[in-house]
Amino acid sequence: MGFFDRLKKGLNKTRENLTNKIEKLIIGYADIDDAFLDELEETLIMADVGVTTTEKLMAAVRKGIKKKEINSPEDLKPFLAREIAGILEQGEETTRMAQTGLTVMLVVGVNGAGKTTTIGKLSAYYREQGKKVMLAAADTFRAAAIDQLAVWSQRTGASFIRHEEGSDPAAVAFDAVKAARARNIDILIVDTAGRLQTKANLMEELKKIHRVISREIPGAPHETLLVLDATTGQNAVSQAKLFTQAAPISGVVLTKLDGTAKGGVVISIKSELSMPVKWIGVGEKVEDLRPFVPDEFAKALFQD
Ligand SMILES: Nc1nc2c(ncn2[C@@H]2O[C@H](COP(=O)(O)OP(=O)(O)OP(=O)(O)O)[C@@H](O)[C@H]2O)c(=O)[nH]1
Ligand SMILES: [Mg+2]
Repeated sequence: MGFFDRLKKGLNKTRENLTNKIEKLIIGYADIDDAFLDELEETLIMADVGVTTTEKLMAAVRKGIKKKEINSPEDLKPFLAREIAGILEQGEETTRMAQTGLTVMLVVGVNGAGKTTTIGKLSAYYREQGKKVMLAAADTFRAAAIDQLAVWSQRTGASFIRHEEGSDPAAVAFDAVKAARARNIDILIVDTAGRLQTKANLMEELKKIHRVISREIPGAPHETLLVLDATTGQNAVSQAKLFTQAAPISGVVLTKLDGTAKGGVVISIKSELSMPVKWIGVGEKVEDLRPFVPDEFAKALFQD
């Protein structure tokens, strides 16, 4: 199965929740009236497109009706597909890499979001492109977290930097940058903790890791990726707001899209946070993480 098919399959639940409901709505109504528009609005909100984004889409629909671009319920699906693709394509951004030398990626997010797994998948992705990859275990909070990353480094043929459990994560990041440079590594990916004693501690720790990396290499980390679990829906949006206080987030990795009917959250991350979604995860396999391509995503969501 190619990635597009896996993407479509991964989005099955969201498609059922959003697109199929819109279709049913269209079949159920001969004309566009207030009841129809109310139901459409509710459908969008239920798919976790977000209140603000839903309002934007509804305003576009009303305008489309006025301008006679939408004349009947059947016109609605292609209209929405275009509007949503338009939102997703705004300010589309690709991964930032160092012009020469080492590229550093810092990966943050709450516990269980999928950080370590994503790093393993990213490692496999870049190794396949022939890059030299190093993984750094700056989540020193649990020994198991270090071991989990060690397994990924072995599995994907990446170098690995670890300190002992409970040691200073910023020191791990510092050592990793030094070692990566000495070993001519192309991409260093730094794992971080998702939970500490308090949220304030976690944010302070992330700030420190970020500071240490940027002091060693101006302009680094080239990417600070926030990993968000799509199954948490709108909660993911509020997490994103929290993490921007700790580090400038350059992109979002949205995981577990396969496990949720709330895939509409992609649209609200893009439109409400203006954070680019750079990667999406649609399963637990290595090949289930892919760069986010807006057009492909909209197609997978709306195509029959
Ligand atoms: N179905 C599915 N599961 C995923 C995806 N990405 C990650 N997971 C699963 O989510 C669980 C948690 O992933 P981890 O990578 O350990 O999460 P983490 O953010 O590193 O968690 P902490 O280290 O506790 O902060 C694992 O069981 C992963 O296999 C995805 O795209 N789809
Ligand atoms: Mg982890």
